[in-house]
Amino acid sequence: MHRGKFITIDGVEGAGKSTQIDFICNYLAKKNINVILTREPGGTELGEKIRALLLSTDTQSMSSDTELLLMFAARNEHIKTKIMPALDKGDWVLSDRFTDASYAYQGAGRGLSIERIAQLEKWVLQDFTPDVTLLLDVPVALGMSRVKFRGHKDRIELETNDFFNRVRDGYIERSKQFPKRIKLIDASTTPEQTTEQIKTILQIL
Ligand code: Z5A
Repeated sequence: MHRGKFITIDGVEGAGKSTQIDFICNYLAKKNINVILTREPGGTELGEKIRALLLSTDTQSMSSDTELLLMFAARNEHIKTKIMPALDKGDWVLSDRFTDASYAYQGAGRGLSIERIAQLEKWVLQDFTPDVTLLLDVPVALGMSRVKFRGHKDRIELETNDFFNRVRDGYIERSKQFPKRIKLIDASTTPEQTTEQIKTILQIL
């Protein structure tokens, strides 16, 4: 049995992840590939409880270290109880966000040390990485304008534009560091044009 492929999709808010996830799931289904769609933070029963703690605006204050540790606690559960077993069975896994988000949000955004994040990554994932990461890139203002009609903002969405600009820069920096794995996609185009770029990448996976 061949091990499945692990695809992650990431980017700042409003980049169009959810829109493109629908396309990817349909594309893989047409190729008779069984794909498990999951997300971070979350993806497991316990992970979803951690997600609620992380994103609820009822969580009045949370130190950046706590935020990072909770992201990795959820990820540990996710990888061991859901992602690895699925890949071992030959299924493909598509995760809406993964570890690159911790480097971008908690590292570049919150200013936590990259070395510390790398230590947690090593502990939880050893040398496991996605086969490919689709990084949907849009200017922050454009992403925000796409989601401005949404009524409720979660705890992280309430952050400033400066924070999200640092997050975007953090993602771009990651893509330069890992150009083979992280595919930087111009998502400021129409959904159809973004889909075409993703299709080209999936064809050679
Ligand atoms: N987080 C973290 O800090 N550290 C970590 O380690 C991890 C996560 C794993 C939850 O993420 C939060 O957790 C997130 C990062 C943090 N916080 N923030 N901010 P999430 O993924 O659940 O939530 P999100 O980032 O807020 O996702 P989103 O806003 O739903 O973004 P999206 O999925 O990319 O957007 P979309 O729903 O596909 O599109 C938004 C709208 O734009 C929609 O109306 C579309 O129809 C429209 N759209 C989409 N594409 C286009 C194009 N190309 N043109 C025009 N309009 C478009």
